[in-house]
Amino acid sequence: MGNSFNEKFDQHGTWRREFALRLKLLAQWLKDQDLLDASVEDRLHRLEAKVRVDKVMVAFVAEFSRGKSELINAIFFADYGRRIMPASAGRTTMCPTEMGYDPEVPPCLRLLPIESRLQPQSLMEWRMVPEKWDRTDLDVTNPRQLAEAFAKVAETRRVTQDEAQALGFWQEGKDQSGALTDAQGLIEVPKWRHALINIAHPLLKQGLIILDTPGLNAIGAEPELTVSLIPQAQAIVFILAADTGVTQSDLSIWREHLVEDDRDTSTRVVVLNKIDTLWDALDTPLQVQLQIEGQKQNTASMLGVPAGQVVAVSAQKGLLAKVNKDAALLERSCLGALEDALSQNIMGRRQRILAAAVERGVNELRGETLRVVHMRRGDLREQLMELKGLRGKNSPVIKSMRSRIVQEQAEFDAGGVKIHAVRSVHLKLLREIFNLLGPGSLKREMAQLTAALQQKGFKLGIKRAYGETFERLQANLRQVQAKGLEIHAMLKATFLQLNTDYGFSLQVPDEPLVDAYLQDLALIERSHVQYLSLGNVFRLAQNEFSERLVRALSTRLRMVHELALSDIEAWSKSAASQLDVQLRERRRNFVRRMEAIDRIAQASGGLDERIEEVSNRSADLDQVEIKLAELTNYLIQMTAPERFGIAMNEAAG
Ligand SMILES: Nc1nc2c(ncn2[C@@H]2O[C@H](COP(=O)(O)OP(=O)(O)OP(=O)(O)O)[C@@H](O)[C@H]2O)c(=O)[nH]1
Ligand SMILES: [Mg+2]
Repeated sequence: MGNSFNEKFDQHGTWRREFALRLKLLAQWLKDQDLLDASVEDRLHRLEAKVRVDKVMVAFVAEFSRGKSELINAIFFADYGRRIMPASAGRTTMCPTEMGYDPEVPPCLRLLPIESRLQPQSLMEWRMVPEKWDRTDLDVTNPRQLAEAFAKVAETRRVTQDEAQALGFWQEGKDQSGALTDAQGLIEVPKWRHALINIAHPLLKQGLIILDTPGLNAIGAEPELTVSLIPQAQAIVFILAADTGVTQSDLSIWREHLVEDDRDTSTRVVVLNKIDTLWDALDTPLQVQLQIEGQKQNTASMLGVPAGQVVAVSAQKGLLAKVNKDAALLERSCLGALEDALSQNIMGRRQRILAAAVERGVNELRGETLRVVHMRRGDLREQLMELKGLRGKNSPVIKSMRSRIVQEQAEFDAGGVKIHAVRSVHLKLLREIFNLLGPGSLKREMAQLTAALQQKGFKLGIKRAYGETFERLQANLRQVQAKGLEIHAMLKATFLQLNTDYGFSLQVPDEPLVDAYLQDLALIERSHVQYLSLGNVFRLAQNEFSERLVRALSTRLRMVHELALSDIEAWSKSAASQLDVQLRERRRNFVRRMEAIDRIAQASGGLDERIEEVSNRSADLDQVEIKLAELTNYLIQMTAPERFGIAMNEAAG
């Protein structure tokens, strides 16, 4: 199969382990050199976390019965030698099913009962209370037990119309095309709202999260799925079936969930599944091939994507071929082509983003450390001159030198008052930023939005209600930006002053920007408005629905705020700790100079030894600088595209 998705993902895992190890070595070395101050340590942690918590979510989205679950079986679970996720004719997967790996939790399947919809908490909040979920432990060595447990995601319940309505599945007088009513007038609804599968599958261990979804055209699909989960996936696999072609409901799912006006669609993989239904013994292979090509073209033009972006496969035959180790059938199923597309589009892209972030992080870390090294060097140079100046001088001169150092130190300490004043302004501004991004203001916004959405006869004003809320949220972020710039300008002036007064080498890190978060807001707004404008607006008539929707919104916004805040905190910490470090270095330097003078005065000899000692320390610093360049260069080289592959070969060899 060559460079399959699985292998590519494995390589990435190996790379991440090696990177983490290298970071550890760097941290240890910095510590040995007394260069590991709070902000450098913080940077190391952030880098480490970025590489470790590099989760990639791939969502499978399509109308029911197009083969989402079968495709997941074929790509990820064929090693179990059987079908693991339930896949059968008609509606099968009834609740969104998320597969991932968390080492803190034993292998298990957790199911959130559908009745949880009667309560206001968002899905995100339910995740925090695992005891409310129905839990089945999994025996990962037993494929049959796994399959039996996973069968639960297909479970349904029959409820009365009233219950269905309360749960958000039934609307009097509305088009009920998605609902199934039996002879007693009962309605079939999913038994579970959401499923979380935790297993130590090799890919999941590397940070892959797979999201299988039910046929989304079902009435009453979880809004959070549409407005939160799917938009956050790094990649979406959209599936059509060759035997049905592109139907109206396929198209509406594509439009509702997958087209985002200005964003590039390269993270969307379109799959034309079930090509085996076109394999006809009466046609020549060439005829079959032409037919498949024709359908691919047609699909591409219907969806408005380049034809190259449509991959034709047979999930079922691919799974069968893998289980039976039938190479010819596997080839014919074209599953390999899909795996390639996934690894190139998703992993390649993901790695490029990660590499850029890592490179930036390492460079900053090196710059910050180098500044301390330079300062040490400058201090040593001065001390050396001072000592050399004492050559052949008598004790009164030495005494006066001593009092000069004492005076210098006193002046330096007096400067501390100014620094203190700057610090308190810095903290005050930071507190204001905390308030702007804190939970209080968000809560008020959300209450206002809920009230607006619940107004009667509202329909036409949705865009406006969201528009006004998001305008305020954006203005809020811009205010945060302004305060960040204010801190930046203040620190810049102060640092400049300190650099001239005391020969420091302080440099304010680049100002924190909120642009990315403004973009996140725009994206969130769009997904909500789009969701409501596509036939879901009537559901707002139910107060519980709008409350749930706003809660989902609020959890997502909180995440954006928290990220923005942690960016600013890290930035501010890095500036503050630079100052701390240089102040500390300078104080130490005073102590050293005094010691040297005192020793010379007492023994009235040993001057040459002192001079040699200082020169040696200076030479040591040369070594430190060389080693720092070496260690950080290694990390940066690890982010070169070809290194992602090399790391794997080295580990294997
Ligand atoms: N002939 C053929 N059948 C397939 C293929 N892939 C899936 N199927 C069948 O199509 C049916 C539906 O597949 P599922 O994987 O359950 O479809 P799904 O998209 O997950 O459907 P829901 O869970 O209901 O949303 C099953 O009977 C599969 O065996 C394929 O490549 N060829
Ligand atoms: Mg399914």
